[in-house]
Amino acid sequence: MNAPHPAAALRQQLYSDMSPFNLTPLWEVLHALVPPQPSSPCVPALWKYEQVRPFLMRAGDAITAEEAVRRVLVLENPALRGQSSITQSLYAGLQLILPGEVAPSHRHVQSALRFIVEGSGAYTAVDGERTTMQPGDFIITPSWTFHDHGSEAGGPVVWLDGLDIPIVRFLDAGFAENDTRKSQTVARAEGTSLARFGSNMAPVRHEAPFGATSPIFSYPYERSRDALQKLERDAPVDAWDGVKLRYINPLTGGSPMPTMATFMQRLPAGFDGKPWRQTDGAVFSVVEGQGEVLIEHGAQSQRFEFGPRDHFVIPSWHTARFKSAAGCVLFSFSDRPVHQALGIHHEERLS
Ligand code: GTQ
Repeated sequence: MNAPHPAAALRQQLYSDMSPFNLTPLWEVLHALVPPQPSSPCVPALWKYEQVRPFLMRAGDAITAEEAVRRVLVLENPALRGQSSITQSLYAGLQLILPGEVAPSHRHVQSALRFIVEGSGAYTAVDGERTTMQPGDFIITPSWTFHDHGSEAGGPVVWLDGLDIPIVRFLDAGFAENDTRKSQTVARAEGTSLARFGSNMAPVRHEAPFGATSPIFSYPYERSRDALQKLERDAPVDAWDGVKLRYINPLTGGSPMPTMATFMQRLPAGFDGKPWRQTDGAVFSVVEGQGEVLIEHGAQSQRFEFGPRDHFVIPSWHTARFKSAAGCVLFSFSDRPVHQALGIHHEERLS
């Protein structure tokens, strides 16, 4: 006598019989598809600048900016190797430009931010206006605007590129084209957009020149630094963030780009921050000073000590807290505006 089919055998037979018809049982994957809380495949990671810089300089010997089009070392999340992603939704890389070089003009629907890490005197041209780069400046390339980079500096210039490449890839919405020119003709004096839109004033009759993206494409470090310094001195320090401000699109008060939010924060000397977590994984670039971040997720715990020009990533829903004996300044960016647009942004400030 045969024993009745156990359910397991019945199910396995069902799965294999229907598989050729591209059918699969939800109940085997439901828990992973609709998790009780975010469970990012990404891991925390730190890139020490002293380790990265020699490879950047070797890249400078190995290929020109023009040959490479963009001479960038991609910061890949260790758990997402081969995907050119630092989180599931964000791309980050360090771009090098040497004196006299040009990274030729092109445009793409992906939005880009630049955060200047080392060197002065390179420029990026956006829509006919050049912006000279200084360390700590935050610069935007709006979606679908022509941009080229060049350098009249005396030495290497390195900046952090942050792009929404994985988001656009996920949506299968990417277009790109090369310009007919290598560099754009300068059409406006440097600083025009900052004067027009960056003085808490705006032209009397204007349309948003770059749609949902900020009309300011350079946010100089000096201004952000001064604001944070004054607030550190004269206003209460937040127990989680220290003194943290977000960059804004002055026409909307929202994020400078539709997909990416950017922040700068100062941790005062002696800061011992409380832990927090948020659904938007964030990428940090250390501007000044020293500090450490403790990142915890489930049973995993990592502590990174950081100094100027180091980069690190805190993935979604990982608990993080900062300490800084000496004080420090941190730039960061995340995909928060996407979470907010979908109404699913979530953060917790723990004690
Ligand atoms: O500067 O246009 O890091 O198109 C990756 C893709 C930089 C850029 C990157 C890009 C750029």
